[in-house]
Amino acid sequence: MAPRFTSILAAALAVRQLATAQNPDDTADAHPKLTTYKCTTKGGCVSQDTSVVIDWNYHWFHTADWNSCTTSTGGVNATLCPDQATCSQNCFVQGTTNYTSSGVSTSGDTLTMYQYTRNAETGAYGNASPRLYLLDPTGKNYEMLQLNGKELTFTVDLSQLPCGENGALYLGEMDKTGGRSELNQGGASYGSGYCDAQCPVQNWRNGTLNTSGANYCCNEMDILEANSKAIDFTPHPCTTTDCDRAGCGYNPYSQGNKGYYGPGGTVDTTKPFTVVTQFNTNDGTPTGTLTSITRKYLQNGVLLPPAVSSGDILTTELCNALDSTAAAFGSLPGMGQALARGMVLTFAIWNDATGYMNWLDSGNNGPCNATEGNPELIIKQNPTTHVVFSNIRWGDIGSTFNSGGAPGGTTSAKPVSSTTLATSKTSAVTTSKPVTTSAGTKTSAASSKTSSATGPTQTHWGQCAGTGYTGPTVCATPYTCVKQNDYYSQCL
Ligand SMILES: *[C@@H]1O[C@H](CO)[C@@H](O)[C@H](O)[C@H]1NC(C)=O
Ligand SMILES: *[C@@H]1O[C@H](CO)[C@@H](O)[C@H](O)[C@H]1NC(C)=O
Ligand SMILES: *[C@@H]1O[C@H](CO)[C@@H](O)[C@H](O)[C@H]1NC(C)=O
Ligand SMILES: *[C@@H]1O[C@H](CO)[C@@H](O)[C@H](O)[C@H]1NC(C)=O
Ligand SMILES: CC(=O)N[C@H]1CO[C@H](CO)[C@@H](O)[C@@H]1O
Repeated sequence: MAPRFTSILAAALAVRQLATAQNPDDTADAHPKLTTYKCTTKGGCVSQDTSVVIDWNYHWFHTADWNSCTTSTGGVNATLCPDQATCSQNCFVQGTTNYTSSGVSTSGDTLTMYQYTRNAETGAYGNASPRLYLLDPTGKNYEMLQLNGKELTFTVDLSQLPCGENGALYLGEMDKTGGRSELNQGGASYGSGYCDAQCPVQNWRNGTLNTSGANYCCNEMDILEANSKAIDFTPHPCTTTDCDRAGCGYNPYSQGNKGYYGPGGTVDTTKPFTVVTQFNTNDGTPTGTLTSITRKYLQNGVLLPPAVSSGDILTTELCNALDSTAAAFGSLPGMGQALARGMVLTFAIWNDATGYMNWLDSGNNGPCNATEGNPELIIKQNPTTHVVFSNIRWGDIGSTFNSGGAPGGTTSAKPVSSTTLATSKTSAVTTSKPVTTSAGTKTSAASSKTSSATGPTQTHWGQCAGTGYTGPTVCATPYTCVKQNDYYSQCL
């Protein structure tokens, strides 16, 4: 699932009103800076100066004399935009200069996103529901993440998201340039080119006017769709004409472990936690076939036990069992091909006025009742609901986190701990978190034990083998070393 177009339209209208109330100018988009980290087993983690851009539909489209090119109902003015070329001549996209008014702020490697923003004059809250994309260090194009055979790790604070909210971090196979062309010269730097596995029909397609009414389908990998009560990850592969819209979602609650995730759970959502997602291939290489996706959680620097005793591992077989249409769209191998080509990292916070997000957190999926996710209740009871993402890293399997017992991160100690120490000071919400979870930071008793003991043994959940791994290979009694892939084996 992905944010529905209706909520985006409402948000676009809200933003447009704000934009028209400012002194309009053809200003460049502000692109809030968001540091991210690329990691390798050998070289450790290196920070990069990336930034985010808000989706195209949240920008203001106007004529040279500052009349709106969109209508009061969210459509495009047909007089100004009878066809793509005329529209491109008549209308301009304005850069977003004040991201705070769109519910977005960043600091160092931390991104905060609000569902609602407060109007300073009236005091009323209005829907913001921002959706953002990660830009590469040039700021012109999207950063393309190639995660087949790799892993992605980030820390998230979902404590302020009630039932019905969705703090989302996902990948979509959008065009790297956002469809930049003669008619769309801004492209990715103005957030154009959105597509996902729900195949949305939008006013703009790849940044040019959608005159045909065609939709735009793209492979989508939902890494996190969650609030404080429920969590899900879902591959949505596509064929050339359609996508696996339902997807084979993996949710610890529907897997039978109802106390695993939530306030006071094994993953205690009253505090930030770290989410690791590993895309394992048949031969352990980025060109191999995607055969499983492993989920791990860390909190307070410690790798937590999985929700299911055999590990939170979504295999192709499990995917096909959870979702009868997965195989027809390529299932995990198809998803892996998109992950190998490269996908755009997307952040969103949204809610759902029609289904109240029941598919995520109600019935078999979580403890919320069928009606409490109604946005009308959320805006009354939790108007400041927000999500905080931080410390986003990706790279070789095992290189982006320290499992609290594995000394595998020794080579990455320098770049990681210094940068995260510096940035963690700027964030009140995640203060000590990035430091304790960063690879190679030796703050836990467990890690010093494993590296100094003679005839070292690895602790429960720790790494015990894998290409490039140099730590203890014997597991403490009664655990045994279980191979996950060529790059990672774990004491289970
Ligand atoms: C479309 O734009 C024209 C020219 O600015 C304006 O006169 C007209 O009222 C607009 N139509 C709508 C439906 O907004
Ligand atoms: C940005 O918007 C926020 C809230 O809408 C406002 O408080 C702030 O003054 C604005 N910043 C600038 C630089 O205009
Ligand atoms: C989007 O734009 C890119 C770059 O021009 C192009 O390769 C791609 O086919 C376009 N996709 C659609 C659906 O228009
Ligand atoms: C759903 O949960 C809310 C909040 O706990 C509660 O106020 C409401 O009565 C519940 N509704 C039903 C139908 O159980
Ligand atoms: C601006 C524009 O032409 N939008 C169209 C996109 O496609 C839908 C579905 O056919 C139309 O309703 C819109 O008018």
